[in-house]
Amino acid sequence: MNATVQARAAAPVLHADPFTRAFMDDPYPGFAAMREAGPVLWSPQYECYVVARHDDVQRVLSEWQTFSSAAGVGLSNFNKEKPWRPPSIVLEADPPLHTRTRTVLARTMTPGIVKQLRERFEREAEILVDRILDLGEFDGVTDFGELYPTKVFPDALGLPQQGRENLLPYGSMVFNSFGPQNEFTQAAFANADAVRGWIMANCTRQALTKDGLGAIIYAAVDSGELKEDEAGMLVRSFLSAGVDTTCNAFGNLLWCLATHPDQWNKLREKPELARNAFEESLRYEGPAQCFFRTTTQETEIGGVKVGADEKVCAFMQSANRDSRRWERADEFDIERRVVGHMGFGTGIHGCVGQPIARLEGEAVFAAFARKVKTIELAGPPKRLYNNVLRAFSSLPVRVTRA
Ligand code: 4IA
Repeated sequence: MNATVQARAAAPVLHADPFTRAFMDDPYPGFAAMREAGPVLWSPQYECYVVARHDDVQRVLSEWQTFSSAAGVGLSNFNKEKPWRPPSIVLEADPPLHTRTRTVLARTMTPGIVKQLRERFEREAEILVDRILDLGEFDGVTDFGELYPTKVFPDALGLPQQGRENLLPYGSMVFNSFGPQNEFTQAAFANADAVRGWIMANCTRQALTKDGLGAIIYAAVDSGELKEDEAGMLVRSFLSAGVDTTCNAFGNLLWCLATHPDQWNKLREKPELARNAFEESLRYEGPAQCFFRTTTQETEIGGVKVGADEKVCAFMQSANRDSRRWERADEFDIERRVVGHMGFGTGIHGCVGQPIARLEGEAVFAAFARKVKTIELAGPPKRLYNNVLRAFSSLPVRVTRA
């Protein structure tokens, strides 16, 4: 037995397949079993390691020198397999490249810019909530969760109106491709060429308005920080990461409120809890389940040896329910102190868009809390099956006006 095989054999085996409908229907018993089995497991099926406890997830996502992103943050190891698209120059990169690109992205979301966006975002939130109140009974995904981020975010970026229906299919391709090649990936790539074509065509300087966040990225070309094609790649990152995530987060929080009347009453009485309610929903039902890293050298996790060039899957949603870290981990509590959740990831790759995500979440759910009196499910929700995203495909909801 060589050293790699020997190391793999020393970790407890993960028998469950997290990338199946049965697992996604209720992942929490599966996550609990992973956490109980040990600090790190070996999946013979996917030939990767798995961490599911809060401390280990946090460490794998923080120690970028050992747990690299440059070979991809999905199951596929770019050292061995050709990626489906040119790698992201921020997500699928380590310092120093990552430092340079992240600096430019962060510049588009400063507190000053968020403050400028707030008024527009709040106005659109009111329109959205008024519309669902007019409907009375609506779909929490197609009439609510998907509508707002697919409007306010592309507007802020400066993207043309035409063709925005490609944003969600592209997100589905991006997020499914982090998992194994299975039925979900295959379905997501059904119309891949057209979707990808629109995305790439709209990342250019000419496609974007002069006064949006995209223009701030292109200004970094003029100042010599980025090459023209790198600016296009960073706009692609916005389009990859900024829409599907928030859409699904909104559906998830809506479901939380419809199924936890005590928490809904708290929010209705105190709409200023909207920001923390959104944050707690990212812990309790976060839209991003897991990401991978690749070891740059031999290391150990909780005393178990892990070889070099191994894929490690970090289950953020399991970390978010780890009773080692959270009191009443499986309770949804919008007044909880929720810092330290892994819904945005953590470390140098922690979500760069979180100021905008939080602005969207706060704007929508504060308006919701002020205008809505009652909320309940109007039928059985349907799950969306995606290798990485946790979300609903349909969520029948009934509301009445305050
Ligand atoms: C990119 C992790 C996820 C939210 C994400 C997806 C794509 C990109 C970044 C982040 O294309 O840069």
